[in-house]
Amino acid sequence: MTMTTNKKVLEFVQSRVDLCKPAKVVWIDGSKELYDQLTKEALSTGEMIELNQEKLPGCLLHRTAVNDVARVENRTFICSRKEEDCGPTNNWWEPAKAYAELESILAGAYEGETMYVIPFSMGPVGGPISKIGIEITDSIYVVLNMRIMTRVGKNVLDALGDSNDFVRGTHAKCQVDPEKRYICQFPEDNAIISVNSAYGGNVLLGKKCFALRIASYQGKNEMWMAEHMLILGIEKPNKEIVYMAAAFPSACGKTNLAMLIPPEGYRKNGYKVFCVGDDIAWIKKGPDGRLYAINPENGFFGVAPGTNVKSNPNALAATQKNTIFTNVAHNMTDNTVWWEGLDKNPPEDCVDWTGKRVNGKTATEKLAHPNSRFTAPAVNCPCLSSEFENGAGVPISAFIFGGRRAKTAPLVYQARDWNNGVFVGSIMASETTAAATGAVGVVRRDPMAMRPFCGYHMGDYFRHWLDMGAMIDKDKQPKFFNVNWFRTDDEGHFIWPGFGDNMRVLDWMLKRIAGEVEGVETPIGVVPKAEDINLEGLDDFSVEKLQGILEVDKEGWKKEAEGIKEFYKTFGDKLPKELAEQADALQVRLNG
Ligand code: OXD
Ligand code: MN
Repeated sequence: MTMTTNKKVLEFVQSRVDLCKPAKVVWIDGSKELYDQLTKEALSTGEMIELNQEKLPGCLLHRTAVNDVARVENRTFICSRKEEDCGPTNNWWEPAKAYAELESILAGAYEGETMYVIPFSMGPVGGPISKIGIEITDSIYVVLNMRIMTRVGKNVLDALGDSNDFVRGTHAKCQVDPEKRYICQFPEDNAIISVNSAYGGNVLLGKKCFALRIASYQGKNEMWMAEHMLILGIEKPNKEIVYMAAAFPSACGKTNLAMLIPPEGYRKNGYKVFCVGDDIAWIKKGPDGRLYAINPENGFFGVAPGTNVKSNPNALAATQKNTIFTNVAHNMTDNTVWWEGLDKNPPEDCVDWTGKRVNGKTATEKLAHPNSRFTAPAVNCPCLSSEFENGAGVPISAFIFGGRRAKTAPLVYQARDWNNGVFVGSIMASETTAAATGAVGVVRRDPMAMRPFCGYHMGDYFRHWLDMGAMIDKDKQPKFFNVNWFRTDDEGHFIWPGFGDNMRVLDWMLKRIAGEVEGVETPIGVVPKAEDINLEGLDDFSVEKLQGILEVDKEGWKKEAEGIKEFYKTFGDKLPKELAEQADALQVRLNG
């Protein structure tokens, strides 16, 4: 059964049938009956494990191959026609060569299997900022996850009509051979091909591949932005809701910040935080001249370890039904799940993420993979914004950038204006995490947290940011801030309490946006006066400690400024001159 008469869609699907040679084709129509049938099938083959249906109704567990647990940046390619459109932060592969190799891998890859056709919408179906994709896959795991992470079904094809404006995604698990694993984006063709992986970030093609890599390229051409940003709304006591979008690298706390519960004092005074999105923002100029953002996703693909009733009760609540867990530990005592940082009580009878039955109390290896995940429907989140389904988006008053830095970056500072804000985003640096394969804890530059996700030359991406600013009247431009929750003391302990207490920093931003407080000018930007950060109720945190992490270490920043210049050199003449000037001006201020 096909679900559309759209010739371009039918041609694309037929091309995949001809190439991959499935035994049969199933179109995902969005019906519950079909999902139930596929779930049953996945349970019968062992691809999915049904968890305790009383404690975790509708929840499933999946384990990937042990060599396939994270995004693979070194095997991710931007296959632009010209190499110079790819840029130094991406891997380039000439499209003709990439297609030839990928098609040889895909040839007959579905033999004897079912091919699934998933029509999906990023953003509310038919919304003014939304876009459509078709993912072809041989994996039920992908179908069931895409159903949570995106809007899937026949209504998407109805919204597409006869249009050719859809992204063509092809995924095949093949033998999950890491040597032949390729995650390829073809921005000029609106196409994605991902082979030899079954890990979420590599295979849920709506997420990183489309909503960031392809969409960032579309955004550049169509004057909008696709960013690696959470979106949250803060309701003030006067009921005004201020929306902010924040970019942090993978596994640096976007989900936690997006679902923050303010400290008691704030709650008593009437402050509330609502989550619009935890990972991706699509941002467009609205009819009133301000920037509006939607979360194109429909669920949360969150990092499980560290999620608990204290760190993120909203995320935990979101995972209690209709959720797919990947690579967490399986608690065999009551058929539930466990991960490091959930509580201090690892299950004695446990199957670890590799599938080994172990005593969790005495095991020496981690029970859950550090990048184990939950795929939870957004509607499960207790603090989901009432604007979540608003396809026109929410107006953004602030952009926040942040990284994981043990030293140098202060708790918070504000950029001077749009161009200085773009500079601050462009020089972001963070310690690497387990969300991608490779070394963990190494500081690397990660502009706007988009290094792994920008679908074109990062120098052109900076230019696009500057152009977007030029399009917005000054009084309608969001303010820019940079934060660092991760400063450590000499013993390596985090100084700032983080989590819900980050509200205290957001509160300073609210006051800056409203023009209610002065700040202190420093060479890097405006930092708060210590007395303007509300520490009420934070018992063992002194003003001195706060002053310590607000300090701008001039010598450290002089080194930083040199590092920035080195990094900027890699962009050659694609580096916008405005940013080169910003880097010079920073050095002048530091030496002044
Ligand atoms: C993610 C990531 O999964 O950034 O969101 O890796
Ligand atoms: Mn992410």
